[in-house]
Amino acid sequence: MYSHLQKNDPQIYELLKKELKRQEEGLEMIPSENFVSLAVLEALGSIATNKYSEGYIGKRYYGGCEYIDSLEGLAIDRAKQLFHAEHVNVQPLSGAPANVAVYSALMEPGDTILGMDLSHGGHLTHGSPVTWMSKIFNFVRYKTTPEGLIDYNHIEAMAREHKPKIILVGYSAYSREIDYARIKTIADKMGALTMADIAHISGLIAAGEMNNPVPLFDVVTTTTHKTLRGPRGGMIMCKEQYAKQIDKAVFPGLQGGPHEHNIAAKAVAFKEALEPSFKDYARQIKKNAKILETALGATPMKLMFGGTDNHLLLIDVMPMGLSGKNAQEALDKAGITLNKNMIPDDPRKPMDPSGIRLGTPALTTRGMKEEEMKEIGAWIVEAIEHWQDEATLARIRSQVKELTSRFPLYPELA
Ligand code: DSN
Repeated sequence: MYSHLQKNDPQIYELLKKELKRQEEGLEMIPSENFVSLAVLEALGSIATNKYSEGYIGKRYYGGCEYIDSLEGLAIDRAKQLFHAEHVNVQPLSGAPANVAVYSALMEPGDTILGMDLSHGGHLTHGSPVTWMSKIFNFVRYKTTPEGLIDYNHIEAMAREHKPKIILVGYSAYSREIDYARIKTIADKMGALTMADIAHISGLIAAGEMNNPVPLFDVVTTTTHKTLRGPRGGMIMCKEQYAKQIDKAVFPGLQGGPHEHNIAAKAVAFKEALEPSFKDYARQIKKNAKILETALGATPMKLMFGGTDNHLLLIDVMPMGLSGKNAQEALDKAGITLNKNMIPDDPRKPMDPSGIRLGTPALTTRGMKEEEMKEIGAWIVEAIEHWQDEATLARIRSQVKELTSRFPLYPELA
């Protein structure tokens, strides 16, 4: 692969080769990761990276943008079609800047946002005290119930108390469906704006496998690289009435020149997501997650939120006598990549929490189905049970290698 790179920069070439091997020979179960198509990779590595195009279609600050305008237009049109959006901005560099742009577009410093607590599945950019945004805006955070569900009455009570300008839903470690209509009703009563961050589940939504907030909510943000299976990037969708504010907040408010190679790759991914086969893919992601729910649910481990409606599971592994960090490290040795994660109101620390988070989007892209998930679920349980037994972990690693060899990732790059 990459013959020019091999000649000009052997160090980087060698590292990429090793990373490719790692991706090919392991089981990638971090729920926010995926494998893009070669077409997406080609667009991402294309000459569009050479072009400056600050501004928007037909209103750029640079000459020579005629093809870039068409390219960005295709990305926008395809995204509108996928999500039934009135207005789309494809320039956000990723999910965090997309969220920051929305806050700055719709609020004044000091205004209040009601969002989900980080340890209950929310995201850092939804008001975690470690973020700069939490110093600018007043974030108040709701939690899930002890049974692990979103309590809409509680959100309504909090909204009455705090009078937020925005009610924000959307999560990076929550595994259940969201009642967007209920949130919209609460927001309308309070005169609040509605915002959803669908970064994790946008591919499932695009495929019709989960509820779509876009036609209902004022603003929706997403990344493009998770279940949507595009390049690493962000996107904002909104009602036409907020289009100008949102666009101005992205550029010139927050960013400079858009990354048009990335926007080209987003367009390619959106075209792929419009194909009927993407619906099959999304359906299979959920089926695969259910198989893991059954396998892991049959152990003393605790499935947070009672299980999953989407692509991920958040699991308390402490009942097995180890921490999330121990589990992540043992599974790494077994060739299974996932991440340690806080559980709701976790008494432990973020670098050594009680839980792990895992998901099925990447393995499903490789073509793995129910049969493979049963095998993988059994390996995860075995690796966690025998987390200090190097021989068991090494044996599972060789079984993982054999399995992945039957599901080649990028044979053309080998
Ligand atoms: N870092 C992403 C995740 O893993 O969920 C969210 O931004």
